[in-house]
Amino acid sequence: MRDSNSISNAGYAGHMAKANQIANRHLAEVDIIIVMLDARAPMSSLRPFLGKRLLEQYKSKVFLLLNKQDLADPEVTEKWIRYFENDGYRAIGVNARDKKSAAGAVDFILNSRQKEGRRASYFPRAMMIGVPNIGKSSFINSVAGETKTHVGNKAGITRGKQWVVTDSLELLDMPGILQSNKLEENELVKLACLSSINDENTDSLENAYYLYRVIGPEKIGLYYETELDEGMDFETAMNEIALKRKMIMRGGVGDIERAALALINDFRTLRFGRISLEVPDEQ
Ligand SMILES: Nc1nc2c(ncn2[C@@H]2O[C@H](COP(=O)(O)OP(=O)(O)OP(=O)(O)O)[C@@H](O)[C@H]2O)c(=O)[nH]1
Ligand SMILES: [Mg+2]
Repeated sequence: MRDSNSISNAGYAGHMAKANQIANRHLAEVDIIIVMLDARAPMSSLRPFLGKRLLEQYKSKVFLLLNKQDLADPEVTEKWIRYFENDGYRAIGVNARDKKSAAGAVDFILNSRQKEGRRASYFPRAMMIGVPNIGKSSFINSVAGETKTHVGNKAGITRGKQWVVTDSLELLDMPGILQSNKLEENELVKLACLSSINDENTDSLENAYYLYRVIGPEKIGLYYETELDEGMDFETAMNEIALKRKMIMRGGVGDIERAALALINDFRTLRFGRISLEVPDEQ
């Protein structure tokens, strides 16, 4: 099972301290704080860096962007937006890789500010904040209309801060923040499934076990073309998948670690459809 210090041991500590420093320096001085969440698990992607207290402190300038909405269950994303609105926040779903969607989010932010009496001509400064690999830099590139920041499908791509000037606002890119010591085990598992923690720093079997329960043996069996019954234990199911995919170790046994990674990647690439990992409590 996962060592709770594994993330800081994996070279994240200095990097994370720097990200915290940048955040603390800019939170008070910027006009807009864009909090980027993963639409598939907004709560688990919110908890690692702000906590509700900080969010409340800066409520008047916070905008919640539920990113990667193209990967989430659209009905659940709508529920999350209503949930945050009921809590007094301004929230919108977005696909940061899509220029139109990113432009829509910027319009939403600027129009909301205008309705609240801010001058349209004012050129605001906004900072992006969120866990690693959530799409902060992608969003900035889409808004800028060109590649201004480094993007990559791995946590920890952005290493320092960078201001990017666009037509309508100035955007601050910064490294992702993930204070793993403040999180519960199931939140870490979800963040790993969403690629905010790199696979080499987590326990893939544990993450796959979580997804196995969320997606269910029937749907998984259908995709891998092997029969997995409800009652089957997880390791047997992973072994079935491994054998089916010819992931075989010496002695003819299935490589369940590789099968676990395949399951996680197939979840990430929508092989089981658009799945949200968190649903808001009905109010
Ligand atoms: N499907 C999908 N992928 C996205 C979306 N936004 C970003 N991505 C992908 O997610 C990965 C991470 O994007 P980045 O923009 O580098 O994320 P970041 O938050 O800047 O990451 P760090 O710099 O590591 O903190 C990249 O592979 C992007 O292409 C989205 O809305 N939908
Ligand atoms: Mg980045």
